[in-house]
Amino acid sequence: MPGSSRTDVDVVIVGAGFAGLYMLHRVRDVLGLRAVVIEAADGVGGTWYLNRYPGARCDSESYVYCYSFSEELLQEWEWSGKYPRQPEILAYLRHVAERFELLRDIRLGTRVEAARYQDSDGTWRVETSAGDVVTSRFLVTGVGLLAAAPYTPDIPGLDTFTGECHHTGRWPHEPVDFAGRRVGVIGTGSTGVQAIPVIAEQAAHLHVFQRTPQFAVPARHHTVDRAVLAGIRADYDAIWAKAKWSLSGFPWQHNGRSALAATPEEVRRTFEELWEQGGFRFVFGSYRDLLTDIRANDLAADFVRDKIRETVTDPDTAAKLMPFDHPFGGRRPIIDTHYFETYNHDDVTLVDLRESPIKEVTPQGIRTTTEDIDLDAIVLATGFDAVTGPFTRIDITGRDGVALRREWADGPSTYLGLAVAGFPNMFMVTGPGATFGNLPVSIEHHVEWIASCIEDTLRNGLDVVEARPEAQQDWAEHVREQADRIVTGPSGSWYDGANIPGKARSPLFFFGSFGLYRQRCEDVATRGYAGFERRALV
Ligand code: NA7
Repeated sequence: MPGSSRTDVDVVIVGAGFAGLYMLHRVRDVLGLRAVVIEAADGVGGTWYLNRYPGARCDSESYVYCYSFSEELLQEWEWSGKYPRQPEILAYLRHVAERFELLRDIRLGTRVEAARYQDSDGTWRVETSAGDVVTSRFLVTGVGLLAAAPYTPDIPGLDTFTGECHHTGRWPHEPVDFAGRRVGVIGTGSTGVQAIPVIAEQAAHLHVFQRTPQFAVPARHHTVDRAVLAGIRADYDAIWAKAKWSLSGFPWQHNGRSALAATPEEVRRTFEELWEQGGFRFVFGSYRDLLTDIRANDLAADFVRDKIRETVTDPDTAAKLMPFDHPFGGRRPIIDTHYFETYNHDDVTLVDLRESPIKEVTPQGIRTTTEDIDLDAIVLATGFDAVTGPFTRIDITGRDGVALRREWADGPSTYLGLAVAGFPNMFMVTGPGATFGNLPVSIEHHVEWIASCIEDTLRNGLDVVEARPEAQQDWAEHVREQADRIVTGPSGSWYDGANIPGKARSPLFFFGSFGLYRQRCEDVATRGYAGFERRALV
C-alpha cells in the first residue's frame, strides 16, 4: 500500500478503546500503513478503562460484545458469564492489544489537544499534551460515545462537600470502601441503576436522588455453561451474520408479529417469557411494533410498571419509581440486577427530586427543598456530554481553519456518521449520525469501511477524500426521518443532547436498523464512494 514519507505516519488514530485498537490492527497489519494510536488514559480499554464504578457491567451478552474479525480470538477467549463485568472486558481488550502486538504503536497518557487540517498539502497536524506534533495523511477518531466526556452538573456547593465524591465515569483505580458509610447517589440512568444495588449492599445507608424514573428490564445474569459456550463457538458464523444485519447489533430479531393483533393473554405471556430471559430481548426481540406504534409501546410500558408495582413493597416508593413521561425505549433501555428490589431494604431511601429538588450541596451532605441529608460520600452517576462531547473537547479544525465545534454548535451534521464535509481525510468510528446498539458490531463495521475507503483512495493515487455537503445534508434528513418514524424517538435524554444544559437538541443517532445502515454504507462504497469527493493534490 503506498503510504507517504511526507508525514510522520499515514494514520493517526485517537483513542485506544474497541475502535482504536481494531483500527490500528486494520491499517497497520492489513493495509501495511504506518499508524499511531494516541490515548489520553494510562492504559488501553477506553470506556472500560475509565468506567470502574461498583457494578459496572456490559448490557450486551458477552459472546457478542467482542470482535468477530479473528476466528482464533473468538475461539480462544473464555467469557465467564452471560454479561461481562468491567474488569473482564478490560482484560479482553488488554489481551487483544498484546495478542496483535498493538502496544508498540500506542502512545498512552497522551491527550490529543488539537488536530488541524493543512490545506496546503492535505495532511493533518495533531498536537498532543506531550507538547509535540504528529503529522499524518489521515485522522481517524475512536473517541467513543461517552467516556471521554463525563458530565458533572453545576450543583451549588458541590465543591464544598467535605466527604468523598466521585463521578462514575472517573472512578478511582483503588477500591472505594462504602462500608458503614452514608452514601448518596445522584442519577438513575444505566450507570446509577447498575451501581445502586451494589453500593446499597455495602453502605450503612444509601439515599438515591432520582429526577426521572426509568424503565428497567432484568438482566438475569448467570454464569455460562461450558457446553453452551462451545455451541456458540461452533455457530459463530451464523451468529455474526445475524447480528450484523439485525435491528440493533444482536443476533436476533423481533418476533415478526404485532402486539396489537395479539390477545391480551398472548401479549402478557410473550412479555413474561422475555422478562424471564432478561436483557435486551425484551426490547429488540419482542413485537415488531413495540418501538414504532405507541399503542404497542404502551402495552410494554404498562407491563414494566406492573412489575415495579409487584416488586417494590412500599406503594409510595413504587409510585415514585414509575416512569411516566417517556415511552418505553425512548431513553436508552436500562438492564438491571435487583434494582427495584433494592428499595425494599430499610437502609435505602428514594429521594424524589421532582417533589423536592436539590437546592445545594453543603459540606455535610445534600440539601433539598425539604430536608438536609447528611452524607459521607456522594456518587455522581450523572452521565456524559454524549456523542459530540468527546469531539468538542478536542480543537479540531478542517479546511480554511473552520472549527468542528463551531460547525456543530446547532447539532452535529455528518455523512453516514463517518465523515464531515469540510474535514478532508478525517473519519469517525461511531460518529454522530451512525447507528446505536451493540457497539462492537458497529465499530468493526466502521473500521473495516474506513480502512477500505483509505485503501481504495490510495490505490487510485488520490490524496484527499472528503464528504460532499449535499450528501451530508441528505444523510441528516434521513437521520431525522428515521428518528421521527419511531415512537420511541429521542425523549429528552442524552440520545438527543437534552441532558446537557444549553446543548443543541438534535438526533445523535441513525435510528434505522443496523442492516439498513450497513446496506447504505455498502452501496456508497460500491458506487465508488458516492457522496465523497476524492482528488489528487496537484
Ligand atoms: P444518563 O443515562 O445520562 O443518566 C444520568 C442520570 O443523572 C439521570 O438519571 C439524570 O436525570 C441524572 N442527573 C443529571 N443531572 C442531574 C442533576 N443536576 N440533578 C439530578 N439528577 C441529575 O447517564 P448514565 O451514565 O447512567 O448512562 C449513560 C450511558 O452509559 C448509558 O446509557 C449506557 O449506554 C452507558 P434525568 O434523567 O436527566 O432527569
